Amino acid sequence: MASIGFLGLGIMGKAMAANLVKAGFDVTVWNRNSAKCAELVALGARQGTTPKDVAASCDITFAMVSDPEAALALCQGPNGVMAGMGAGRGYVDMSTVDDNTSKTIAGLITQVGGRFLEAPVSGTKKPAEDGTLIILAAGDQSLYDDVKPAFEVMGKMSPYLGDVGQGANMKLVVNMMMGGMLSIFSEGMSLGQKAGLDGQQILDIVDAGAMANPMFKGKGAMLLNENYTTSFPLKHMQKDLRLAVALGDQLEQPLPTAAIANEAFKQAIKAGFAEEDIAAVYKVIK
Ligand code: NA7
Repeated sequence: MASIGFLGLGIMGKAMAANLVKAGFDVTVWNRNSAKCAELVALGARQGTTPKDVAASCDITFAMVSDPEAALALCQGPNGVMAGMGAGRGYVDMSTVDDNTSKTIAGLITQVGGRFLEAPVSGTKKPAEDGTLIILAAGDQSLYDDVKPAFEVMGKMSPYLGDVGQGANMKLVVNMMMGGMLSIFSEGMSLGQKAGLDGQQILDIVDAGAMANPMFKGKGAMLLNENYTTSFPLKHMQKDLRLAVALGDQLEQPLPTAAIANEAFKQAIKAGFAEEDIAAVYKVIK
């Protein structure tokens, strides 16, 4: 791959772009708050001035921003990606958005001759740092083939899921399950401790059985230590639950458990925990 652009250096984007630089790719970065570019520039990346400038100077541009509004904002306007996209260039949006937003972005990019791939990821800060994300790609297959070497640096698995929208849908399904699991897990941990059980013993027993999973283990330790250092911002999980519930409405699929989990995360945002880790949902449940 000749040159790569990377837009959005939040928790995830910073780690992913750093891995690309370290693997020897020629990377140009941009972030709305430009101070976040310094660390990447110190590693060897170039710094772009606008999304337009990055898209115009790189063969393939990746984006990793917070939500549908941010993903759209990045593309539009006089300094947006669309203004810099030329024929044959590629745009890979790795942000978690809904399928309709992804299709809108695909339309904007292809309208100016570009190729589009959506590629939201499953995995938070640590897998992003370790290059072990699960990348859920869908869209232009030639672009998928072209970016495979970069996906191999950022992730451990990058299945191709078909038309634009299916990557977004897969991501929402996976995170909806995660949000639901985390809220029932928080209820169980809280109930158990109120009944006089030892929290660590609950974790050990769950971990020894069929329900063992890395999330319960990792988030469980955070609950017991009351450490909510952010790997996955709680506000983003609520966004994913909100988008999953909306998809359920659209497809007439009842989602009673997800809808309740969404309410718990909304409550946590209202209580001031939006920027803390998803584990902080426990604080409104306990
Ligand atoms: P963070 O750490 O909250 O980072 C969000 C990034 O999105 C950060 O670079 C922001 O720039 C950027 N952002 C937010 N709004 C905009 C607008 N309007 N325009 C341009 N850039 C914007 O999120 P994560 O890295 O944890 O997550 C990223 C995605 O992966 C998200 O979809 C998750 O659900 C999964 P800033 O630094 O604030 O200037």
